[in-house]
Amino acid sequence: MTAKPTASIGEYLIQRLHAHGVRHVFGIPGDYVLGFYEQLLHSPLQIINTCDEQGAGFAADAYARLRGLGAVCVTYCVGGLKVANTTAEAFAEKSPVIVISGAPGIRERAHNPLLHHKVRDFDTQKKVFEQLTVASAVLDDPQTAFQEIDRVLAAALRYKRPAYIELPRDVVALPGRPHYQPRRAPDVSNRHSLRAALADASEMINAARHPVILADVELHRFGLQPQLLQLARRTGIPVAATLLGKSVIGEQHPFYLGVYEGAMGREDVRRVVESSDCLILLGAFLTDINLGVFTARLDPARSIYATSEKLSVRYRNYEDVRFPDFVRGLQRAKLRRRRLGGWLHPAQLSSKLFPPAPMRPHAPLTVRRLFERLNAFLRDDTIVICDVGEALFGAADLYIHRGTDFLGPAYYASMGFAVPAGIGAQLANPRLRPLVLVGDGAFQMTGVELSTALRYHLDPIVIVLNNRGYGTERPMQDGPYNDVQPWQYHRVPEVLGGGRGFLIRTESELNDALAIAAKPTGGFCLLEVLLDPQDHSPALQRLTRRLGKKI
Ligand SMILES: Cc1ncc(C[n+]2csc(CCOP(=O)(O)OP(=O)(O)O)c2C)c(N)n1
Ligand SMILES: [Mg+2]
Repeated sequence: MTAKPTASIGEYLIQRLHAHGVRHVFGIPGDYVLGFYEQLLHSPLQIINTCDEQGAGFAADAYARLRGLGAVCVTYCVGGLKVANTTAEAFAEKSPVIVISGAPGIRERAHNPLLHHKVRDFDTQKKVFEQLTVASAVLDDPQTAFQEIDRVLAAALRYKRPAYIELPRDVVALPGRPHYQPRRAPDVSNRHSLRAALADASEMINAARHPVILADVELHRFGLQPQLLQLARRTGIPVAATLLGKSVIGEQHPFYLGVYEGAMGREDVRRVVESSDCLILLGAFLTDINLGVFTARLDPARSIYATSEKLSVRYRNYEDVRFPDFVRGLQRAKLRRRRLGGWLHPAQLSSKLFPPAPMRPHAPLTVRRLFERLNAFLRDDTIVICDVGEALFGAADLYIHRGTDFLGPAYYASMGFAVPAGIGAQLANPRLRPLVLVGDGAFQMTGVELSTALRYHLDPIVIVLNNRGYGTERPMQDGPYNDVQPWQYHRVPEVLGGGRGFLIRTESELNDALAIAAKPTGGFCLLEVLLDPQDHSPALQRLTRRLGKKI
């Protein structure tokens, strides 16, 4: 596309974001970025003002995970460096967020004056973001600015990772130069390599007795969920997911096994995956958490391993094969059709982990009972968003109804993700109702963003798991440093001036509050659930035992 001849550099950036599906930009203005905010205000993109930049960064990350691209817009250094952590998470977990930062004007930089917000040199922030993004640009030259914008956006979209654009304040309103875009050679696989890899993989799968697919996050980032579904349906090969890739397919499909996490996860899933004579790892990040702190026993001699960075069948590597081409190729390949998971016990497929147990109305809530109840509460329009801690580990066994309705920072694992991510997710897809699961410690970091939910008329249901501190860390090593100041979380609505709060001690109180929250409430519902500090989910007990040994 060529820009309107009159487009300024800022306007062109807005046009390009819009063309890629972005409708909201998260952030907080400052004098170095006010010019661009004014342009945003008069554009089809809506500014979402958060309370803190970190909230904006996490919201944009969730937005990008759901919509394919997100944007956060902040001022120089004081704002920019606050989204360094959220950008790191987006990088590590492959989420294409465009970080737009205002900056001192080019003319202001002569003779290196000590302008406010500058750290060391004018390019200090740029250098930081070079480490955290896949592409970066300072738009300091109107001749090349449009081209730079296109280059940076293309890299973010291609690699599904964040990118950085710095807008010096004196160039935002300058007209850019429409540039000639040479037709780039399409980014395609090497035909021969692709054909050989598919033949090799098909032969291995057809010869196998117990093939299993382990599906992970890149299937989601590259939009290959339909291909995965087809592949499983057509071949009858069962599918397990990793924690990071959880809900890459709907979890009520008959061929879905559950979350595989080595020794940390469910034993039945582990047995099926590890005993497979042909494990097809699709888009998998072999991280410590995904692999149950390296308790996973996956044998490369019995594996097909395909990601955007590497493709191997047993020990043979194939170069120049794009991940989407391989997955699409597998979906169409001549693969033997089997009776769905024929060798598995039916209970291993699509098993309900938590059979509905009779309610004990006055019993104090436990982590296990909380998740049992939440499992029954999920609906087709629920998106579950977890923070680090019990929230994430307990939720591994929730049954998510449709594909891609679960978000959690299951690799980089930064606390503070879930509440702002709930905001980004609901703006990305207003048909979804976020169910946000967050520990009390994480809530103290970014829970204030519920204010943003109110301001923009969003209605997440937020469960604060109040176990009086950093529960995840207690079994590893405990001390007063794991305590947090006890807040009255359920009274947060009083301070914010909206939303509803509930204090939950028993099973019947949880039931009643969920029944109210399930109806359209016109604002957020915060359920503060009191839990025993020593009560842990089975997954967390196993994880902390292993991590504890490594200290
Ligand atoms: C930003 C950040 N700081 C510190 C940590 C280390 N950490 C991991 S889990 C955890 C405790 C989380 O406490 P809480 O949110 O209350 O959840 P709980 O473990 O109690 O379920 C901490 C401090 C982290 N992962 N992220
Ligand atoms: Mg806690």
